[in-house]
Amino acid sequence: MKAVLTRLLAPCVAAAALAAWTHPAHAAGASRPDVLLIMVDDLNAMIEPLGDRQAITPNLTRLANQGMVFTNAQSIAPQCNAIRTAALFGVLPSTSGVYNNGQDWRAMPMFADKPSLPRHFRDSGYLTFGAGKIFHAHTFAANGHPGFNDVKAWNDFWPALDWQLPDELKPAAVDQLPFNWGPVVATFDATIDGMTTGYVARRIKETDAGRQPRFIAAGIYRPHAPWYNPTEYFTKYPLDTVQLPPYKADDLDDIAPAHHDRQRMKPIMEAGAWKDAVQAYLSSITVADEAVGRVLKALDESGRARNTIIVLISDHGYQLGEKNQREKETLWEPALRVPFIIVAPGVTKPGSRSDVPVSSMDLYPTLVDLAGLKAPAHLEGGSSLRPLLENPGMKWDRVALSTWGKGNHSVRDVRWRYTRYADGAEELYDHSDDPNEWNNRAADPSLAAVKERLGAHFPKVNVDPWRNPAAPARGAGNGSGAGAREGDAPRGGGAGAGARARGAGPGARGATPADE
Ligand SMILES: [Ca+2]
Ligand SMILES: [Ca+2]
Repeated sequence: MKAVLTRLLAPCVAAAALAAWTHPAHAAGASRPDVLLIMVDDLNAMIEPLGDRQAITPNLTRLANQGMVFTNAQSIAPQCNAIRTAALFGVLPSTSGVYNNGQDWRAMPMFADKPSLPRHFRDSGYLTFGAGKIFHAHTFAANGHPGFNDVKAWNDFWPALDWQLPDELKPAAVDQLPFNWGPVVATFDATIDGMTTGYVARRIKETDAGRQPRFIAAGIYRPHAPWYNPTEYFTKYPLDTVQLPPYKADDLDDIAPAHHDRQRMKPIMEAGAWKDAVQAYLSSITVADEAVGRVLKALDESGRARNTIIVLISDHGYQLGEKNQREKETLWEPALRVPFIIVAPGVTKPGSRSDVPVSSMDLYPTLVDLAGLKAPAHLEGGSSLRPLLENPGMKWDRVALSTWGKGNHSVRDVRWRYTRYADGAEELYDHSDDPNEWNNRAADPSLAAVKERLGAHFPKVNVDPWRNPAAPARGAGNGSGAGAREGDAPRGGGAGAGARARGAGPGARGATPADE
């Protein structure tokens, strides 16, 4: 309890005078725009601005209406740490070997001389504040996983520089299973995202001399599991109205068995709890939306909105039963497609959209470009989206790459997804008539040129997974080449698979101990 209190009190202590933070580069940054980066965890494309018809996301809609929505944004990697390390450093997973959750970039020599995105802004004269999950962290398991924060990147961070998330609010007597859900009697303010965005809102509204530009990052944890949300977020989605995702019973028949061996939603579906899980995920989306609204409201009230670049992005998508899967950790569209919204005053036009493929790797070069900073020389795998923001109709020839474990890659262009695994297995989907990726056309000889064209974008360098030198090996990998059962989550939080506790939803029933 003492540790928890200390962490919760941290923002009060740290809210001391802003004047204490000055930087030699202050003068150089005097006229630059502020940046508000909102990173959401495990949010897939089920949001109003991307056309979803059941998720309730009025604040995301409001944000989207202010700037540009990318409708074909793809994550570089379908697991938290891999994408966050890649996007926040501008280094591809295939270059760094950071493919999974357990790999701490801070122990890696290759990152020693590379500034992370927030560090680069700080080094360039920005005041930098952050809260919540920006770099990898999670809550489940006793005391959670404090995460791989870049402690030198921030003037202040909540709950603490070395601890990114407060403890999970959960129903009484429930262990913090990573995949579980249930209503809790609490207000939004008491949730992780309520506390995180409460800090961010206070920072946004702080007044100082007003000259030093600010980089403020809000790491929103929902809809990451466990889906313990205030009751009101469940009742927004009556169970009998919940729509299940598109599903084809024999969908897996045209995919190599090694690449669909983890059918982790299947036990939930067979237990009759599929709709409950979708309801809980939807409720979590609306919690995240509430958090976004909190931050936007503070920005409006701060008087600085007209000089603030806002970027909202999710780390990766989420499967809710498609191909019998749940969560991420595959190279299919629901796990890879992400919300990505940019509002850049003087650059974006309200209500604009772009359907070209863009990537998490574009985050770093885009923000640096929009803020007028010099891009670090090491950035790879992405490009500034500024030309698209200025001219949404321009021709854009780039594709979006995703990588899951060593040597498994997927490339998306406007029409196709082409995936090739390290063992040579392939998938090819035509989104012009198959948006659910049901029909694998990789064996169609008439499409060889499509595969060749897209396959040319797969990385030529594919390094081995990085091993933390001081840490014991965890997980053994799955040997299938599909990357990565190696996670950092302890198993089952002591309760084990199948545990249920009073007040919890049926989520744990039949669930495997997760390694997300
Ligand atoms: Ca995530
Ligand atoms: Ca299929």
